[in-house]
Amino acid sequence: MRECKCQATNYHDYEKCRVLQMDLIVIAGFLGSGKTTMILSTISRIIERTGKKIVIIVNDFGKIGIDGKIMQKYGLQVQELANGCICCTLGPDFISTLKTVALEFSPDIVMVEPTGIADPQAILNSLEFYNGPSINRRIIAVIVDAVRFSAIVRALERPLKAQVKAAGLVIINKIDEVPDGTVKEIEAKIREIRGSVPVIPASAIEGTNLDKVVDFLVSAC
Ligand SMILES: Nc1nc2c(ncn2[C@@H]2O[C@H](COP(=O)(O)OP(=O)(O)O)[C@@H](O)[C@H]2O)c(=O)[nH]1
Ligand SMILES: [Mg+2]
Repeated sequence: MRECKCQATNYHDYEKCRVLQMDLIVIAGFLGSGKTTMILSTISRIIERTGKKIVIIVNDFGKIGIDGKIMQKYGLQVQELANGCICCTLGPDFISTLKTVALEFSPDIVMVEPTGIADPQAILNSLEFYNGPSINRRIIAVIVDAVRFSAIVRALERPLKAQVKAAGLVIINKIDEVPDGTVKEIEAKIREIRGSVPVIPASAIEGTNLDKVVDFLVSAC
């Protein structure tokens, strides 16, 4: 039987902390790559597929624009982290928010949308200081923007490499906007950075390959 790590101040939290196991999915990628759209397009499929309870943690709730009806239908909780990037300035805020939502909502899965500048590895590293209910599996899905990929390689190659190196899955998003040849070139560049990383080309808007994305995220959890 697991011990409680939470330093819980009441028996209710103590019990929850001892028995709760959750999975953490971080949806990372630069601003505008399609993180929010991807979360909104996949979340109902994940819930329908798994029946699991999901909490989303975002930096800016105003921007997620999640449909109230979806939230009601699936009993979804969205927790906002105000101002800043959860990987750095809000590191302690992130881990305390994670603990709070875990104790309050007992989720099976927590999905996190960091800001575009977040280094996803730093988010996982910050978990070293997390002392809430157990996190079972953790996965970082990095979304790259097929339309702006070459501009991003030129301007932001280092952070892009860091994202791909930290990724458990790379999603090449917006393939509805580019020719197949461009998707292949992007995939080749990603494999140059890290040959072994799983890559799924997708369109969050048109729904292309979202079942594959969901399969991957669900089986990773
Ligand atoms: N064409 C196309 N546009 C997309 C796709 N996914 C997202 N977008 C658009 O890209 C912009 C940024 O998306 P958003 O989800 O807000 O990106 P975030 O900043 O990473 O959360 C929005 O205008 C979306 O409508 C896609 O698959 N195809
Ligand atoms: Mg967003």
